[in-house]
Amino acid sequence: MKIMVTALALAGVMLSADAFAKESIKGVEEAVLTDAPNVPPPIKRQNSTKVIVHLETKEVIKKMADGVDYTFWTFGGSVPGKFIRVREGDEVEFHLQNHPSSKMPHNIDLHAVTGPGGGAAASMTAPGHTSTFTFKVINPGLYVYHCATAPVGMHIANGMYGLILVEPKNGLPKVDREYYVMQSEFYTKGKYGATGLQPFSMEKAIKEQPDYVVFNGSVGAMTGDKAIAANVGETVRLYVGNGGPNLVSSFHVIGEIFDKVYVEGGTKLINENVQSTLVPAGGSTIVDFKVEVPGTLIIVDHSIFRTFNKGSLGMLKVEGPENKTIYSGKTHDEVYLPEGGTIQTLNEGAPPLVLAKNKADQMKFGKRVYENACMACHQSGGEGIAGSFPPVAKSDFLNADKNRVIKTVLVGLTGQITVNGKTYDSVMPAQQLSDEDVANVLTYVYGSFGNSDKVVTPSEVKSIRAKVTK
Ligand code: HEC
Ligand SMILES: [Cu+2]
Repeated sequence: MKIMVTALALAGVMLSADAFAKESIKGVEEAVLTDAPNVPPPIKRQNSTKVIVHLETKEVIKKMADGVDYTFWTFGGSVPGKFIRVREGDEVEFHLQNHPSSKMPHNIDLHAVTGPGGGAAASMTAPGHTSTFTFKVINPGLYVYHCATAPVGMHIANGMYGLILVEPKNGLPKVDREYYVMQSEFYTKGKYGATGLQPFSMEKAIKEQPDYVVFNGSVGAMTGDKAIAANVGETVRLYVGNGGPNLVSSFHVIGEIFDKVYVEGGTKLINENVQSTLVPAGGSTIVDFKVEVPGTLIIVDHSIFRTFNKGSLGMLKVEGPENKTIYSGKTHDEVYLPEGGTIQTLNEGAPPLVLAKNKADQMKFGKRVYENACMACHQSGGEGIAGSFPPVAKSDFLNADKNRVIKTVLVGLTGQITVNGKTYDSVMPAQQLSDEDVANVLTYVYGSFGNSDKVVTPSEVKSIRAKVTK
């Protein structure tokens, strides 16, 4: 008798588990799709539904870097493709629309699909056509999707990838901010920075020697006023994908520690307190962290030449009150000159990639040079650091004598100087910058921070260089 009861109870459990697996689909909704760095809102629904996705493939010419254009093949008009967000158990009705202006057929392989090709064959679409197929998302996680039309490598290399998040049935823990960051690399005929419309280089792609490694489709897509943002005390989640086509990313945020990493974009294995996490080509990761102190956090691929020479640099700007117990900032600075005070040289000067045509260009390019070459010491607002680095904001030293300032940047400066009534006796290293970069950065400094708005031209820099480097 007892045995019978147990057997019945067991059967009951099995029945309800089965019913859960086949949770019925209730309702229909059109998916909200977003461009990076934004993600669609978290899913509040407690049931599975039918989600309709309309995604358009389109070939567009867009900016890869200043002065550099590229014909991107896209899912939704930009790189990376639109972010798709569904819930475990949902049924997705997918419409892939290939714009009539496309020169190529395209399709989609979603890594969230359980089925041959991830939907590739079912979604093969000629220009001016739409294909429809459906799939059920049975595994939660963060998945890459990409085009899988031959030559597959070329379609991916041209920008055809994006992310689809399948939220677990019970959702992901709530955070204050969520962003979409996708790394990928580009192979161009010309070198990094070579101007004009750059064609794809199959040769470099096969050798796995990209000219560009970027976040969100272009150099600078997440820097300056396009930086992502958070406030002190908030929790931030990055949905990170890697479109490849070839490189693995050593994803890192300078000045932060990932409190949680959803390893490889899965939902079961959660690592804690991680500095850098690998993101495979065609793979993903989810990282959560709380921002405790204000400042600009730099997002990089820690394969670091990619960051400083190929473009994989993004920014997260954190605003709010300081917390000196977590980070004091510099408390002391004294001159340390073991080599006897010779001026060292910093910032190897590469020729500028695009020549400034007017003052507005000089200001724009100069700002970038300032951020790379001067900001670490003179600070973002030019305020300097008391006792160590003189201000270049409202600086009487700067405004008094343009030629002396050009010389300072070219050969460095040492010995006692007075800036706005305070003395400094330190060393500024010589900056190895091209004439154009020096002209641009000084035009930027003069035109900012309450200074006297002088323009510095490359020929002025050239003539001073001829005198001081003899
Ligand atoms: C490694 C730190 C460092 C970097 C990088 C640096 N400087 Fe300086 N700079 C100094 C120091 C220190 C002095 C003061 C030198 C002295 O005491 O003789 C100085 C002095 C100056 C001065 C003259 C004093 C004033 O405040 O007006 C100017 C102008 C200046 N720097 C501009 C620049 C520019 C432009 C760049 C970037 C291209 C730059 N510096 C990069 C450390 C730096
Ligand atoms: Cu394609």
